[in-house]
Parts: sequence; C-alpha cells; structure tokens
Amino acid sequence: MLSAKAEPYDFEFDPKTTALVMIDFQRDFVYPGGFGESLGNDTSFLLKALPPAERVLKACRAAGLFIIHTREGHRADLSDLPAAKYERGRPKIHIGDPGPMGRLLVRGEYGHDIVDEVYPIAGEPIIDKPGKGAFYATDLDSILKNRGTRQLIVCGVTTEVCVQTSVREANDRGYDACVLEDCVGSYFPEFQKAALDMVKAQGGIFGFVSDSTRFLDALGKQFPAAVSAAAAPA
Ligand code: TIU
Repeated sequence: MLSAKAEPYDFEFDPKTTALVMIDFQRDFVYPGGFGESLGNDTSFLLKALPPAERVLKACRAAGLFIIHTREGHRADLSDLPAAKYERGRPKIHIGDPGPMGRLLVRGEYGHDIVDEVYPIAGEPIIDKPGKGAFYATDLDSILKNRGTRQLIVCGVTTEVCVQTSVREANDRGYDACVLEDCVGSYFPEFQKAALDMVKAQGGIFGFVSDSTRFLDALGKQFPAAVSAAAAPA
C-alpha cells in the first residue's frame, strides 16, 4: 500500500487496484467556441488544470497504473439527449448545433474529443457518457470491477459538475476516490473550493482530496523513475 498526504486523512492505495480516471478533458469544455462557452462560461479557468493533470497522467502511465478517460456527449441523432438537458440554460446555441469545433457535444466531432495534452493512448479505455456522472448509462463500473479496482485517482473538468457527480457515484459503488485539486477545474473559483470541501467534509463523506505533488510523492516511493520522468520538462 502507498499512502498519499490528503484530506481529511492520508489516502491509501495499492497501484495494482488503483485506476486514474480522467474526466471530460474535452475541447468542448476547455476551449472557447464549445459547449462550456455556449453556457456563458469563461473557459480559460479550466486550462490551469491541464499541466498538472498531464504530469499525473504521464507518471501513472510509466508506473503501469490502469487509466481510463471519459467524454460527455451524445449520439449524432441526439436520440440519447433528454429534452430537459437540451433546453437547460436557454443557450443561444444548443447541443447538436454547429460551432467552430463541430456540432456541440456530439460524439465524433472535433470539439467533443479530448485535448492533445492528455489524449488517451492504446490500452486506455474511453467511456462515452450521456450525463454528468461517469457511471450513469455506461460500463465504467463493470470495467473497474472486472479488474478488481478499489481506489480511484480523479482528474478532470468541471470540479462541481462531472467530477463531483462521478465521485459521488463512485462512493456509492464502494470505491475510495481521491480528487487531485490542482488537476480539476471549475468555471467558478468559489465552486472549485466548495466542491472539494464537500468531498472531504464529515471525515471524507464521499472521498479524499489531495494534489498532484502529494500524489506523485507517494507514487514515487514505488516508481521513482516514472515520477521523475513525468516531472521533467518536455
Ligand atoms: N457545465 C459544466 O460545468 N460542466 C459540464 O456541463 N460537464 C462537465 O463537467 N463535464
């Protein structure tokens, strides 16, 4: 077992039963012209989560941890898009409408895909999910349980929406999830803090909060070369 400094107390994890979950690092959320901006958000807030998330991804890859990525989006015919989600926010452009990065939040479009910095490689499954939670209407739980996964390290966007929803779902399914606070991003600084506070309150009511430095310190105890290679400038 490795132990990462975290709140509300140290997060214990066995690399063999741990998965890194990279949530929705899609152009549609982190770049202008996508779904996130269509809801009135300033997407630049999310970009600062990318460099630490990239370091964690590279270190976990080199250490041989299981890595899984998610994307939020819908079928091209929008048959899996609830009317309530389509209308929510009363945006000027809706899910499925054309934008500079393709049709908003539609699978197969450029904007729907994951940004280059943290793009999946062979052997890292991608979960396409229609909702905010990564477990809703997906096979994520089966994939994790079939491997004997017990602990999750969580990076992604946005902290209080898809990250927090997925961590709550993970908790109910029996996983210990640890969110790395510098590797998750919100459009709202106050929600970033509140969402992380909610995870770790009440003795870790649905998870743990750590950060890339403390997590990589722990991983480096078993995989020093993997961690130092990931920390080196590209
Ligand atoms: N709007 C917002 O903050 N987030 C989302 O709609 N989806 C995700 O968080 N991925």
